[in-house]
Amino acid sequence: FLKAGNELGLVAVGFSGGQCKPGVDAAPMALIESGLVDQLKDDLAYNVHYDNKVHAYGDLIPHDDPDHRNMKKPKAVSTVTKQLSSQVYEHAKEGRFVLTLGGDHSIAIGTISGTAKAMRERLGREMAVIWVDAHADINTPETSDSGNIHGMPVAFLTGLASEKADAPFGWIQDNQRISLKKLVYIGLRDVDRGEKQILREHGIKAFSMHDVDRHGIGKVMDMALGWIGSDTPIHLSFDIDALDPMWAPSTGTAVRGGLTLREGDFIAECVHETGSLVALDLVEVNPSLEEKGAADTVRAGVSIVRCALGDTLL
Ligand code: 4U7
Ligand code: MN
Ligand code: MN
Ligand code: MN
Repeated sequence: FLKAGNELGLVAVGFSGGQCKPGVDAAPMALIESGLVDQLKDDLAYNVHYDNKVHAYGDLIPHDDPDHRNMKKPKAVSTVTKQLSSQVYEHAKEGRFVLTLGGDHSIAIGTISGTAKAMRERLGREMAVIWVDAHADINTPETSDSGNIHGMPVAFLTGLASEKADAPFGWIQDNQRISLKKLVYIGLRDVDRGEKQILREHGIKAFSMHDVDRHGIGKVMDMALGWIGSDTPIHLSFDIDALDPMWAPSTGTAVRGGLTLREGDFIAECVHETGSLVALDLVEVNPSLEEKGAADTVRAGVSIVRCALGDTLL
C-alpha cells in the first residue's frame, strides 16, 4: 500500500551551499556515471522517472545572501530546499519511491518535508526518519558553532528551529514536519555539546557507534526498527560520513571510528526488508576531496543505494 509498484523518482541535486567546501555538488554526476541509474533499471527492475538533469538551482541562488541568525547562505539554502521539497512531493504523491542524490545534507530539509507531506496526504500517516550519520545535524542556528546549515536540517524539520513566514525557512508548514518521536539516529560519534543537550532533553532515539560496538549492528537494527514500529512509512537519510573514512574518505566532515562498508549496506538492507521504505537520500559524497579515495567513496554510495532498493547478496 505504501508504493505504486516499482516506480522510482530520481532527483539529482548538485547543491553545496549548506557547507563551505566545493565539490559535493559533483556527486550526483559521479554516482550516475558509475552506472547507478542503469543498475536500478536493469538489475533491480525499477521504472525510473528522471529528468536527466543535475539540478543546481542557479537561477534561484541570490547574489546578496548575508548571514541570518548565524546561518551561512540562508536564502540560498532556503530557496533551493523549498524548490526541492515540491519536486520530491510530486514524485511521492504518485506513490513513487523517491531517491535523492546530493549534495550536502542541508538538502534533507527539502526531501523530508516533501515526503512527510505526501505521506500524510496519501496514507494519513506520520512518517518516520532514520538518519544515518556521524553527526546529529540537529543544531539550531543558535547552538551551531559553524553556522553551516548542513548541521541544522533536523532542527528545522522537527520544528526545534522555525522562522516567520517571510524569513528563510519560513515556508516550512506543520504538515511538512516530522515528530521527534519518529526520528532514529544510527552511527553518531561527533555530536556537539548543544546537540547532546537537545537529544537528551527530548528523549530522541539514537544509536551511537558505542551502541553498534556493544550490541552489534543486527541488534541495533532490530531496536531501531522496533522503535518505529511496522506500517509506518520510512524515509532513510544516509550521510556517507556515517561510514568510516577507511571506506568513504572523500567527504567534507570525515570522522574516524565509523561504520564498516558492510554495516552501512546492512542498515540499508534491513530498512528495505521492512517494505516500508518510501525514500532515500544519499548525501555528502565529495569526489574532489581525496584524489585516491574518491572512487571508493562513490562506490560505497552506489552500494548503499542498491542495498536500500532491494539488491541482495544471494
Ligand atoms: B553533516 C557540525 F560543528 N556539527 O554543526 C556543525 F561538528 O551533514 C558538523 O552531518 C555538521 O556532514 C556536519 O557544523 C554536517 C560541527
Ligand atoms: Mn549529515
Ligand atoms: Mn555527517
Ligand atoms: Mn559531512
